[in-house]
Amino acid sequence: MINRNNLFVLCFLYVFALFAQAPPGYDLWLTYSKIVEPDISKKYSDISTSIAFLGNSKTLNIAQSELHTATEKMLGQTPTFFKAFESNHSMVIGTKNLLDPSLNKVLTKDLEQIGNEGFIIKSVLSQKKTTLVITANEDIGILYGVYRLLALMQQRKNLDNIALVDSPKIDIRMLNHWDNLDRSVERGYAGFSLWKWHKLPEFIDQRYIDYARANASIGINAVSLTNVNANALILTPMYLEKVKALADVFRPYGIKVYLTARFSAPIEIGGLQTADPLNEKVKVWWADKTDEIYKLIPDFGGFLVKANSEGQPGPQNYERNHVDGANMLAEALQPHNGNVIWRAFVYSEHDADDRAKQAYSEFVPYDGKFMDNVLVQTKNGAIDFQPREPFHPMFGATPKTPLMMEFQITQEYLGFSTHLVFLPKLYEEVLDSDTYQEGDGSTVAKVIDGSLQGQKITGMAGVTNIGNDINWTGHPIAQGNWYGFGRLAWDPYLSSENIAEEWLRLTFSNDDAFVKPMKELLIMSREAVVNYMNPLGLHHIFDTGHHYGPGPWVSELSRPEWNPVYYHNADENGIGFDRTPTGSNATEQYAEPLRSQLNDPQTCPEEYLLWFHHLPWDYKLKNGKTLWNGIALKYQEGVNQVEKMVSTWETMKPYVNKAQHKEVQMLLQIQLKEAKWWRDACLLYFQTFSKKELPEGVEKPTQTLEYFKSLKFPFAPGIRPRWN
Ligand code: GCV
Repeated sequence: MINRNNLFVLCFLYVFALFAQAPPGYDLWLTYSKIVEPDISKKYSDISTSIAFLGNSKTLNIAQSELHTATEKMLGQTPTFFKAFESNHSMVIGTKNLLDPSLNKVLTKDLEQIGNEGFIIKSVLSQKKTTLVITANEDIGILYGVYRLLALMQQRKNLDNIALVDSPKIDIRMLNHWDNLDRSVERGYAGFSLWKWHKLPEFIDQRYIDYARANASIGINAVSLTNVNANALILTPMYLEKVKALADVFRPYGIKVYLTARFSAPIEIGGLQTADPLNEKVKVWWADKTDEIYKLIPDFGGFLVKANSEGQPGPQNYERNHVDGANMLAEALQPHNGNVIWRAFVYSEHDADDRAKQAYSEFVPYDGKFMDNVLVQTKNGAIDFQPREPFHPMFGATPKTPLMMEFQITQEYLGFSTHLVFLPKLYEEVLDSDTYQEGDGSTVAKVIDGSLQGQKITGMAGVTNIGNDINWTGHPIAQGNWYGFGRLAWDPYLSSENIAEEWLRLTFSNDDAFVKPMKELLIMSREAVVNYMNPLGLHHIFDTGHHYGPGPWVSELSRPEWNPVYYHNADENGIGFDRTPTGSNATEQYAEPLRSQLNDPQTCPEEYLLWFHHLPWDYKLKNGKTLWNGIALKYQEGVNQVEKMVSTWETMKPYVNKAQHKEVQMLLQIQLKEAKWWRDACLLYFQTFSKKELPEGVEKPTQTLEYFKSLKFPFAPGIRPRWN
């Protein structure tokens, strides 16, 4: 009977349950919402009611508890776990050495293919009974397998005759945090850094665990904790204790920790007079420092280094080169199986050559000279994470050196965490590009996964968009970029459409009336941002420093290649950067037949036209329009696409949590305002050169060019702090 007292208790429990739930967005794609379709729910319940979960380890315990939580939430049923397999169990989970010999035999061939991190999910007929088996060679494979099974269930996939054998195609699947020790994040738009250095090592924030869980669920197995514009303090004993605490949290989730190594650390924290990589004392200092780290963190991943780039110190300060610097660190790491990830993002104010050519010119001659445990991390394009760039010409051009892909997940040049842009579409475009370095079909994906040129170690890094915002990424939809990066790092051949669909189903709703239009919206969102910011191959016309909003007029910065005018070259004759043999000849860095294709404006893909060519305003585009009209119409198309996104989102109310729907709705309104700002500011500015009217269909600007030029944003987020 309900009396006043237990009514109070019931109310309390109800309110507690409400608040015990994570706030909307916090659960990312691990929502495990209830499966309401009775037939599907019944099938899944039958499979997961009695589970033989073999073995014991921290990693396996995580897998088991994930399965427990997820099935409870999705099916409203608590599975019973057993530590030994009997024929009445509906599911068996265990590494190969723990499986029943008869099962093991059936799966041997598959097990041989999947390496240390792969898994098998297979419906196996054994002793006249079907059992769902999840197996792997190592515990981490079991964890990945469990996450995949749960993702399939969330998407209501048919598991009846499942035979899934999967393993990652890339070894190091890594997030790069550009997080500073004061918890500011360079190019971070989702709050402060997750790492509470001040409270570590004693205080383990629940967020560290939830972060590791999210990463493991998509196969991310490495994180670099600190900004590449590095602070040497991270290598001091006080900070290393804190790093160890994080590494201990991440280890059972299969995640290795890397640190950024400031090249001048031997001077700054080691008391040496020099950081010359060939100096014996410097070598010993790094070797000792590395030993010290491995004593604390036996599975430490290694160092990520930005050297002689944008003011960071490096071997060139001592008349040495990148090989000298990287190999010196590689020697220190080699005894511990650690890696050096050396960044190729270099360009110099002392080099008058086109910035787009400099990394290739510097690094390609070093091919074959790096030690085996060095990977050269190369941004997807030769300039800097623009809304669209042709692939970096280094891909495929260093057959003896593993190139690690660097994508940016944080949206430095894509509207910060305000604009909805689904980045897997961008990543896919790069990965699918044919480098022709080893003949037709030499795609960037094949370079990165080592299958084209036989690299022994491979990697893909994403500069994260993660901060301490409740929803992790600032924009609710930007979670899909973290998710999509992880999926592509696991398998660079996945299609962005499939990733979009998966993520939408996992995160929001399985209803096709939601998934179909939203998938279209996500896929279109990338082209929209290109159109309203940088159409037809325009690039780097962002306002200075913070890169928020348009600044094509900026021309007075100390280094020529920091000025937008350097990139668009607009004048009365036309617009664009001539990178053909009549200009900087950057096209020579691409293999044939691509080089010739790019050299000719008639065969150069129009999306890269002004990247490679300076063309007159009345140049005729493929659609018969003049270049000026074409540019103007593209800007307008971008705005129209955002308008379409706004109206599609309006119809999504029934499928999305109210608070999140409102958030995205408000953000889309800002995006629309800013898309118009980009269109009007750029067209008014370029019009001063073209001296032509806006074509029909393009809305008239409501402000003057002077107004747009006068806008200043001294506190735009994500700017590099003064100390580094
Ligand atoms: C971490 C660009 C960004 C910088 C970043 C740099 C890099 O220049 O604007 O903030 O520095 O790339 O990738 O090293």
